Amino acid sequence: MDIKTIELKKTILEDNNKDADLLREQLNDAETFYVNVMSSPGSGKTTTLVSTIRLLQNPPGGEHPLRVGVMEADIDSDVDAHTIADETSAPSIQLHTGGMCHLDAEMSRQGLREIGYRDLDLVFLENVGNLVCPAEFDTGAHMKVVILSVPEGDDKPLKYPLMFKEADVVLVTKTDAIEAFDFDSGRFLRNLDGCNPDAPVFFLSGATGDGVAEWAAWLDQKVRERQK
Ligand SMILES: Nc1nc2c(ncn2[C@@H]2O[C@H](COP(=O)(O)OP(=O)(O)OP(=O)(O)O)[C@@H](O)[C@H]2O)c(=O)[nH]1
Ligand SMILES: [Mg+2]
Repeated sequence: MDIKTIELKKTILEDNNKDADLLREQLNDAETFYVNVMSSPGSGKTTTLVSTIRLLQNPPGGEHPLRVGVMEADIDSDVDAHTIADETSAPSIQLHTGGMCHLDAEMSRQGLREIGYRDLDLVFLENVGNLVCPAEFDTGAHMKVVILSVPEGDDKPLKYPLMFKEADVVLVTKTDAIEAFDFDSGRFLRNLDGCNPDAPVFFLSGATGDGVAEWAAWLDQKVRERQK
């Protein structure tokens, strides 16, 4: 007897990719820029978002402040959504993934509706802390930000190539701790070159604020460019 085999993963990914393209069109119509932030647990996603949002809400050049919102995705808890609400004036919502280690386009859409994306210039998604699963799922975002912290080591692009290949920009955080670790910035850039030679890289510290202004200015420009 012939047994029919269905490649579920392939179907799921193909359906999600189509849905993600549709979601991007909806966001384009509303002139809302959607950014997917990914990293391991504890690399500094929330900390970096707080310091970045503060700058985007008070642009140094006197432009109008960007209207920013944050969707915090986690398996459980609402700690990060509270941090954003307490430390910035950006609206934030918590998305519980029900045990899933990533977000897909439909989960994004539900969150974006809830946060009122039509009234925002920029929505950040802080994805579930994980360097594997979120890399495979298009959330409908316009930009994928991958964060690597210094204590994790400069070899991570070799071990998690898909995540670094998918990145539109890479942030290296916790640079204030570089003396305590054997992180070699040159070696990291060479490792990244092997899977993604085009991604811009920003080195920054949430503790001292070093490098945050350069990254925030770059992002601010990308958001405003799309609105022209
Ligand atoms: N020294 C130093 N500590 C940092 C920096 N960025 C974040 N931290 C600390 O690292 C820890 C984790 O930071 P979070 O911003 O919560 O990291 P996260 O990626 O959002 O973590 P999850 O949401 O749990 O995946 C916290 O204790 C932060 O204070 C940094 O640039 N330098
Ligand atoms: Mg966090």
